Amino acid sequence: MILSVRGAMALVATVGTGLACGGGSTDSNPPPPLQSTIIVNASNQFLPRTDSVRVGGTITWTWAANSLGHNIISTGAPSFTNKGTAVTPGNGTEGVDFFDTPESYQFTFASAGTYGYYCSTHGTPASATSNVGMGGQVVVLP
Ligand SMILES: [Cu+2]
Repeated sequence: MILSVRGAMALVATVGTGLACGGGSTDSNPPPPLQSTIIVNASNQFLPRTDSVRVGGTITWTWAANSLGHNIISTGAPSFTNKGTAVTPGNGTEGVDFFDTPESYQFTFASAGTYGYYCSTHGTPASATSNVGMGGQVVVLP
């Protein structure tokens, strides 16, 4: 027990010293940004496939030129608000269930977590975490 307390105090002292002498950030992994853009491209891809923002950060999905018929469907747990509905290919209404260029979508993520999503006309829920089909992940870090 005594050793444990000493260990904890030593750790606090080390951290405190590090902060006092820092004089600037030496972190080689800076925090992710509060804003980022994912391109919905003409080759049925979300790029980058995995993107990160801080809690409270906003992702903007932007449809590239000649990009057609895509939506953004959350796979859930945690979930975010869909852009369009999960229609099967060849079904649904353009501008309601899926969207052509020019289009964009913004969502602000208030909670940390890994949010999977896919396009229902070019992917499946499995596309969020595989490299098969049109999908991706937003990693929201504290
Ligand atoms: Cu698509």
